[in-house]
Amino acid sequence: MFDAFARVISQADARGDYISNSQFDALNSMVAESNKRMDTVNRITSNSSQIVASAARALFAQQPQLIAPGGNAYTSRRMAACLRDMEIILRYVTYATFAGDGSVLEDRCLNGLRETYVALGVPGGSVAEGVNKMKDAAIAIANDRNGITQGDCSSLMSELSSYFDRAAAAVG
Ligand code: PEB
Repeated sequence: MFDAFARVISQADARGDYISNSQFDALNSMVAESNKRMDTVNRITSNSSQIVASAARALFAQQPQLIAPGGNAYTSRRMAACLRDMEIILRYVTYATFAGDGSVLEDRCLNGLRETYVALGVPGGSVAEGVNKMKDAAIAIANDRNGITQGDCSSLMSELSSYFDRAAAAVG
């Protein structure tokens, strides 16, 4: 598991070289902008139930067969497993955002997840759709400009998007 610093160190060590100027600059700006990152993680974390619930509601409205008899979220046991899975994926996205690196998400959540869903008969495309809906809900909350110091969060939001995209691509 890497964070942005450990990633740079590992890359420099693989070259047998000191940390390069461009790596130094990238980490320097990451530190300078770190309040935005903390705020983003904090907002998503403290609104996680709402993000999962609204994404799940939108998913079931779009794919009602999932909650119909025989569907993969039919019965409260499966519904609970589905909501839990979405919560787990969102949690790892917050870790990756905090670390500034996707490896914790890849290694501890996404690795083997597609195979797990195939084995369980859970439709991966529907999970991916749920992840995309969490992305929309999370970005709407993280990128809400009301009541905060104004600044440019575009690169942070595209980094956040990329973690959701990786999760969706891993199962879809
Ligand atoms: C992954 N999900 C399920 C299981 C596992 C995971 C290992 C089987 C064991 C169990 O039921 O608890 N666990 C989960 C995860 C990690 C992990 C992400 C990462 C570290 O350890 N059903 C739907 C939707 C979708 C869904 C499309 C979006 O209709 C999910 C939610 N996951 C779902 C369902 C089950 C499941 C299990 C329904 C239960 C399947 C079953 O038992 O029939």
